[in-house]
Amino acid sequence: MDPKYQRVALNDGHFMPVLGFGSYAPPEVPRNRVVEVTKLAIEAGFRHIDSAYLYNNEEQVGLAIRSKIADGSVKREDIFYTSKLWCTFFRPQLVQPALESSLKKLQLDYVDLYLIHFPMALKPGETPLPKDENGKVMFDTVDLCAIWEAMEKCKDAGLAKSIGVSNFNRRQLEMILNKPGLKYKPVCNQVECHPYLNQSKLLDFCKSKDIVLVAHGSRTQRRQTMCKATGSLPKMPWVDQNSPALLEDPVLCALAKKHKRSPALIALRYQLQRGVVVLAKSYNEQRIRENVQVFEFQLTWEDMKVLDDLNRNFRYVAMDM
Ligand code: NAP
Ligand code: WDW
Repeated sequence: MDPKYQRVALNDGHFMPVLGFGSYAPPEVPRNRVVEVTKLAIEAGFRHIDSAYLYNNEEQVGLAIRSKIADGSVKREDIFYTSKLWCTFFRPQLVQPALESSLKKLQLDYVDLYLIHFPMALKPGETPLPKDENGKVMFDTVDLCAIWEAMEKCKDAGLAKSIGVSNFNRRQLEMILNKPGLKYKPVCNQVECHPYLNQSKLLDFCKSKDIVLVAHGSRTQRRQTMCKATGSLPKMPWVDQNSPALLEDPVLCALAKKHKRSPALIALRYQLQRGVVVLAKSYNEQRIRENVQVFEFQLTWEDMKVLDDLNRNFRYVAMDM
């Protein structure tokens, strides 16, 4: 089998390709571009595609997947597609309808993986980040275990082959793992993870519970925060120019030079060699093609140690609300 299609066994018997395509692009990117880049990603060899209700691109990602199936390039079972339950749909009776609405946009019969996007319930409704008249975010209170039971029903209904979580800490994972009558464990926890925030403690915990850690933001360049004015995903992310630029890190750059690969590729390879599944977003054809080269080289034990030492618990996506 082509190394590009390397997969990891999940704790429910399904398999996840270890390299995933990150499909998120901000709203100013034309939606037909989403269709083009998703097709390019599949053509380049990506078989795992990460999206979410929140990304407002499931129609286009679904169209791209179906068109690569229709032209005979792939079969549905070759593709691993992830969607995520947004925080305004956490009331247990809203969970399955939310997944059904994603499937309708995608025009697919099932998702391979459905994740709880972020462990913070928001007031139900159409607005992704609901605010009151004073501009304060309106939260909701829902028991994580009750959401999880609704997620389990989605798996039993065959709408999601696997279920998992995202942006959970150890305490939040334990709330689910310790739930009386737990039917399915989360297969993964998708979190921000890169050499400046390597999540080594959370990774050890996840490994001990047979939960895969999936890295997002593995090459994020500058700190971004959600747009406070619109209370939604930013038109232009507010970017902190004082945050350290991972891809300019001298140690990362020296390793890049040594291996004749880009710093971005070293940051991807680092995750694979420590048993982390890694997402790679790019909307640039050349970089999409470059990112699958992560399977073409190896870091030494010493390289890995040097990268581990870069950790500084620096979070690029500041959830400051
Ligand atoms: P990323 O994959 O590390 O990408 C960061 C930036 O790196 C991209 O904007 C991309 O710009 C650039 N890049 C990509 N390949 C490159 C290369 N070979 N050389 C140089 N630069 C390169 O980080 P991310 O976009 O933050 O996250 C990836 C995916 O994770 C998202 O698309 C989304 O699916 C998921 N995610 C999930 C959550 C969550 O809450 N669960 C949060 C954040 C992200 P270009 O497009 O210009 O190439
Ligand atoms: C919580 C979790 C917003 C947005 C977001 C809140 C979140 C994301 C880059 C890629 C998210 C940043 C995609 C935005 C309040 N996660 N993306 O997945």
